[in-house]
Amino acid sequence: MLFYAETPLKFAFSKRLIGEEEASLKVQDSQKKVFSILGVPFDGTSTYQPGARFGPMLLRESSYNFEGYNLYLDKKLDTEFYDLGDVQTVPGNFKKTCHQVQFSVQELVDHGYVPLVIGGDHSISYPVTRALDIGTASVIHLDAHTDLRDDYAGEKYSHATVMRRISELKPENIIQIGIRSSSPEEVQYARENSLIQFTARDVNKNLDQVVDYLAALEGPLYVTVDMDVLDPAYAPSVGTPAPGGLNPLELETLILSLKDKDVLGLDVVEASSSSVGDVTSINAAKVLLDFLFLQ
Ligand SMILES: [Mn+2]
Repeated sequence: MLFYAETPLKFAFSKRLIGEEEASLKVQDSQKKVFSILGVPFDGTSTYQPGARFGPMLLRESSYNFEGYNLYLDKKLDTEFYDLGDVQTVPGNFKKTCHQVQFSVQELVDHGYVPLVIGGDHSISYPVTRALDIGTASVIHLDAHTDLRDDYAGEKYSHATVMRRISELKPENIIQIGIRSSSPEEVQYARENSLIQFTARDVNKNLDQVVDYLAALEGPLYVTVDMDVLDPAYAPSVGTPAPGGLNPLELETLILSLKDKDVLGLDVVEASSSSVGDVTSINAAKVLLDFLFLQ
């Protein structure tokens, strides 16, 4: 295991592995869906506002602000999930970090967990998907940006190229939601490869249409949430803010529409603040909690 030995703060409501469970990390009941939270404090590919390395820490801190009961679902949070700490990243080195993340997520999956990963800049979604059976899955991508460039400033691995790299792993399809920023090259790639796109305006004008689309999806899903999908009014501390985004109620509705889906894994990335009480981190923690309430 490549985890840090000390993780003083766990995500709120997470259960603790004890005794033999802790030593083996083994999920006891393999029939049950058991989730593991894993932080990846890495922002080595950030191009504008750095700080996503603090995402795991601040998202956990923000989680203590919430209640263990969801009013809309009339449900107590009884989902079995464990916060297993952070992956040991290598600052400034994506390739080594990528290896560590893929290896760690693979190990969690082998032990029976569904990984819930806290970034980190968006580049870290790539090794997570590499560790999963992504060829059978649809990828739900909530983001302001399409992230489909073949390279960014000559770099193949970047927050700005992550969906291109994931698309090369040949998932069933990619559904991008909240999009409002792209390049001609990316638009062409999305068309040629039949990616599904709902822009931020699509969501704003007809949220039900997007919800219905998600509800009708069959088969396993992977979900990646870049916090810049929200408008900077609600999520100012992100790597690359883009005005004209979703509001928290729209994001909540989209996450709650994943009910009864077979989700192989989920990540929440790009929360880039270094201060306690940060609203971006609070919204990011809510994404994870809303998802956990659904289980
Ligand atoms: Mn983005």
